[in-house]
Amino acid sequence: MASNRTFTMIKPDAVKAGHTGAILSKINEGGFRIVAMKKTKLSAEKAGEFYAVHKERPFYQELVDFMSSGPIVAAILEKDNAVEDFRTLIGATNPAEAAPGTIRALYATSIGENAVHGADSNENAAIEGNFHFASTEMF
Ligand code: FUP
Repeated sequence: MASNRTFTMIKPDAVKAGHTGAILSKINEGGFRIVAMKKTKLSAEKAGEFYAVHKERPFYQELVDFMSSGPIVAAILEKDNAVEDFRTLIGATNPAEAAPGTIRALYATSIGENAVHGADSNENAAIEGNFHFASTEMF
């Protein structure tokens, strides 16, 4: 069944550079409704757990170090076709390949420090949203 929710994080690079407001504006303009949102900081342990699927990849430790290096903004977003439309809005993982006007084209600096996360499936959107938020924090 198609889900109408996705999960995102504004990553430490973009928060640190002061892009939180601009990225939230792009999310609003993209037609997404904010279901849940918080500014928080992941421990290395939590970041490792979140990215456990990448454990065997060569960039895993770097990714965990980066994602726990500073505050992030985590959010659950709602829109028809949310997962796919949000991945279109953020652009390719590598900002050098991201379409013009996408969030990563505008605000990411490298494949590792790429400004935002977007869930890649309905199933992962639900798992990731539940990782960060209790159901009492979703509205
Ligand atoms: P995406 O779904 O676009 O976030 O991309 P992936 O799930 O493939 O990768 C998750 C994160 O791992 C990326 F956001 C950044 C990091 N990564 C690297 O640092 N190097 C790579 O070659 C690929 C991914």
